[in-house]
Amino acid sequence: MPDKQVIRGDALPNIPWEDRPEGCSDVVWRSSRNPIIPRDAIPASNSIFNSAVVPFGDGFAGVFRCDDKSRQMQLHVGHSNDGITWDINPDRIEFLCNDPEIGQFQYGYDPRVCWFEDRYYVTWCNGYHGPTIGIAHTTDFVNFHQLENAFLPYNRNGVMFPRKIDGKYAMLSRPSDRGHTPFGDIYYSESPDLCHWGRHRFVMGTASGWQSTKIGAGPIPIETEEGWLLIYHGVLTSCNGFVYSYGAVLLDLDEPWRVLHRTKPYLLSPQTIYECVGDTPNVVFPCAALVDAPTGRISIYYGAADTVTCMAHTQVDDLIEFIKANRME
Ligand code: BMA
Repeated sequence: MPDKQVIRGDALPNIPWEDRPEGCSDVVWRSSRNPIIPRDAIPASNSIFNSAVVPFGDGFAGVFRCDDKSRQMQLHVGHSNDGITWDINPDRIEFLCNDPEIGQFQYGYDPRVCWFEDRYYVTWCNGYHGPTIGIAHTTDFVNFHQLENAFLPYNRNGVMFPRKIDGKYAMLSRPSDRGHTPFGDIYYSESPDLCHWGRHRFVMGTASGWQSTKIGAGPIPIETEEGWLLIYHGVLTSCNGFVYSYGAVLLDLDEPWRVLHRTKPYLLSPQTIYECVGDTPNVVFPCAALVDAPTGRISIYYGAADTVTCMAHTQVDDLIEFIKANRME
């Protein structure tokens, strides 16, 4: 147990965890059980990836991106006792919405789930004349109440902060255009009521190498003594197409659009067979992290090759030291 607790948060003694394998010096290491969720965990799925999980009851719950066999992008609920073996509901989530204009489901992908005060908020890439950020809340993972979309199309990677900042709800997002855009920077927006979003601030843009084409926020930011720890994905355009890796950044606690330290090298890039081979080769895409504050353990859930769901682990002190030692100037 570290002497000083760096993460501001709760204990999660049942966090799914594996120690760093002997001989491995990487700051983030893969689960030996990867991929933890196969592409065909429910009969209708073509692939299950880019999904979000949280502690729930004595175990875990989550919202899973399940592309079906007609290749429609759907969101499904899942439950697990250990965070590794998941029981995914074969029926997709039917969001409850007072306004059919907003509630008519076109498609949903890349969900994030954020515990906030007394309920879970789901944000996802929601089809409304192009992708934008949908928001819904639930307390039971049965009924999901859909709110207004946060932004105009086109936008992706909407990630809420787990508490108010300066008295307002806060969200990161990545304005873009239709399809697989060749650009994209991370912005910060705030809202008094989860309906009206504004005071948009630029957080960070692309940088060299693995994050040179576009970037997008990943799991819900983790509050630490050193700032908000944000794991994010970055994309490089290779002669063989896009390559998705992930890195991390520390953002100012009071003004999270201010970058304190940002990694120059990636933390994890597609290197294993299940990350390099699948419907979209060479993709690792993190959407969630479980955290045990007293031990500083962090378990990251990420999609691999747009096909399966995987897990990786890191320890917060080592990760923060790595970010500082390998920061972009
Ligand atoms: C992004 C999103 C992700 C996907 C990635 C790689 O634009 O569509 O869902 O994992 O591309 O294909």
